[in-house]
This record gives sequence, structure tokens and C-alpha cells, in this order.
Amino acid sequence: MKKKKLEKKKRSDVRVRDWEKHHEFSFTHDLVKHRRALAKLPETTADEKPLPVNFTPNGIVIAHSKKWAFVLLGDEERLCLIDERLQAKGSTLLAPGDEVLVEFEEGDALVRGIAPRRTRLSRPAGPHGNPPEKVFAANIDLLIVVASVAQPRFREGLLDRFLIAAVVGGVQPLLCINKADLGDIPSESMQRYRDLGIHVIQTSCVSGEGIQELRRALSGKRSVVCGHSGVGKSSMLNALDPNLEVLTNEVSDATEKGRHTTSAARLYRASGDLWIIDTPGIRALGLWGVSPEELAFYFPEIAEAAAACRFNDCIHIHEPGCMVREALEAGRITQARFDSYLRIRASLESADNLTPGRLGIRR
Ligand SMILES: Nc1nc2c(ncn2[C@@H]2O[C@H](COP(=O)(O)OP(=O)(O)OP(=O)(O)O)[C@@H](O)[C@H]2O)c(=O)[nH]1
Ligand SMILES: [Mg+2]
Ligand SMILES: [Zn+2]
Repeated sequence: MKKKKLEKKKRSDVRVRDWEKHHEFSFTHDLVKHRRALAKLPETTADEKPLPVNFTPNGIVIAHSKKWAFVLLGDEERLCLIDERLQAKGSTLLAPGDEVLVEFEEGDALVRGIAPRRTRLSRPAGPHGNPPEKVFAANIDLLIVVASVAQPRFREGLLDRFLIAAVVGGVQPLLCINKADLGDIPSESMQRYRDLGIHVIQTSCVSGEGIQELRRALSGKRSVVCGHSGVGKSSMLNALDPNLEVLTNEVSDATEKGRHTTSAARLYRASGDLWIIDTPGIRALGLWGVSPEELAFYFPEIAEAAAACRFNDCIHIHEPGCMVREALEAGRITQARFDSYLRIRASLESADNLTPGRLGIRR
């Protein structure tokens, strides 16, 4: 009985939210394939040759743990050790999509340099995270935020957070409403995002609806798929290119939630010049590099109205002469987006930056 309890505790300890903390652990799936290769790698990089400063990257990171990474060198996928000095630099931990310099030493491949990132998607690494910023995808053009019509039920909470992370990191967002074969979502929900200039595609990995449109949008670009567990992110990669054979799993019958099948982010190269990073489903997304005061600027319709508020430091909650609340009453700002603004603001003010936060005001 006691043993059972322990096992249970251990399993529940692996939270998807803690990607970084459990990376080594969650990576065992991929490791099985490469265990033999890994055994041949040296424990540390004894060589003290200085790290190169100006270099031309020769590889792209597919997936990584703290100490090693799968890197695409030309057409070859290679397991490389990461030079310990790069880890010591803190802010330069690897992310899938990173462009790196790999050098060879006595047959061993070593990651010796990380090129500056063109774009990034980040989140806070958590209270004990070092470095405090966790980059989970690098050098990408498109963030595909995936939600599902049902199983799991459609939830919008994460969407606005991903849209903000995209703006912060210089990435263009695209919204994918998957499992369209199971029904529809309210058209206002989709229109709300289309009105913000976001490309919204309804897809189904079962009927194939929208897959061609998605393929066109992704072609020639580097993208990353993100969203709750079970919405069909990995299935979408398979729909785009069946040769990928990405692992997927049914959602739980009882809770209609996903089973957190994908355990670590990984870059896939698919036919038609598609480069896509698949990521594990998450329950929540903390925002990196956004202060409560500047949050309104990431909601374009709120920022526009806010320019006319009576007080410069108006936070649009209860100040007199607030044009945001006026725009809300007039319907120019939707209640859903305003509620989302309030919730995210409350969470940015909370200690862990994650607690969705109850609406801080009574209306
Ligand atoms: N009906 C229907 N089912 C789908 C669709 N797309 C995916 N599924 C199913 O949804 C379940 C979850 O799919 P996954 O691709 O594993 O979901 P995921 O988002 O990668 O989940 P995590 O890896 O846990 O984050 C699988 O049983 C899929 O077959 C779809 O368009 N329609
Ligand atoms: Mg998956
Ligand atoms: Zn205001």
C-alpha cells in the first residue's frame, strides 16, 4: 500500500508545466533510440579551447536536454554534447530551432556556440528556474495556437496568453480550431480573433478539412504548435505529413482531457518545406517580459481606447473617464477579451505569474 502511494506521488510530480525541470526525465523516450550513442559520449568536455565568438552556425537544434542535444547537421541528425561553458552562461540554454555551431573532436560532436535568436517564444522558468527565462522555441516565423472544438472542450484562456507571447518574441500567430468534425465553436469566438487580424483556420485531422490551407500557411516557414493536451497538435503534424509518425494518444474518456502524450518539444522536418516544432500540451502559460502596466498594449483594441483615458496611468478597472470601459459598454471591446485582460493582469500581479486569477473587480 505504501509503495503504491509512493509511485503515485512520483508520477504526479511530473507536471507538464515544469518542462525544464523534468526534461532529462521526460526525454527517456527519445533516449531509447540513442542510448548506445550516448554511452560513447564523454562525461565532460575536457578541452579548454575558448568558445568561438563570431561563427557561422552549421546545425539546427531538434531537441535537447540540459547536457546534450539532437542537432540537424545537413541531412543528418546527430547527438551532440553541449559544451558546459554554454550552460554556465545561463541565458543561453538551448531551445528547438536554435542555430548552433557543432565542432568535432576525436569523433565526438560538441555544441560550441549558439547564434543570436531571430525570434523566440519564452515563459518564466518558475520560482527556482535558472536562467529565469525559458525559451521553448527559437527562430520561428509562426506560432500555431491549437484549440479544439470538443474533447477537450473549447477553452479560450490560453489563446490570449499565446498571442501575447508571440508579440513579445517577434513571432506571427495563427489560430487553428481543430476537430472541426466534432462540431462548431461560437462564431463570435473566431470572429474576435479574425478582427484582430489573425489568420484563423478550422481543421480536422479526421476529415482533412483545412489541412491544405494550413500546409500553405506553413510552407517555407518555421513554426511551432502549442496548446492544451489532447487538442491534436501531434495529429496535425501527421496529417501534414504521414511519414512523420508522431506519437499521439486518445483523450481520456472520463475527463475528456488529453494524456500529455508529447513529453518534450521537438523539431520535425516535413515534406513541402515544413519545419514544425511539436510541443507538450500545457495547462497554463506564464508570460515572460510583460509587466502588469504594459499589458494593455498587447491588446490592440484596448490600447487604442486607452489612449483617450482621462488618467495616463489608468488601469481601466474603476477610474473615472476611462475610455476602455466606455468602449466595452459600446461593444467596441468584447467582454471576453476584457475579462481576459483582467485575468492576465491579476496573474501578472500574483507571485507565480500563472494563477489564472479571479476577476479582481465586481461589476
Ligand atoms: N475527432 C477528431 N479527433 C482528433 C482530431 N485531431 C486529433 N484527434 C484525436 O485527438 C487525440 C489527441 O491527439 P494528439 O495529437 O495526441 O494531441 P496533442 O495535442 O498532441 O496532445 P499532447 O501531446 O498530450 O499535448 C487523438 O486520439 C487523436 O486521434 C480531429 O481533428 N478530430
Ligand atoms: Mg502531442
Ligand atoms: Zn482606462
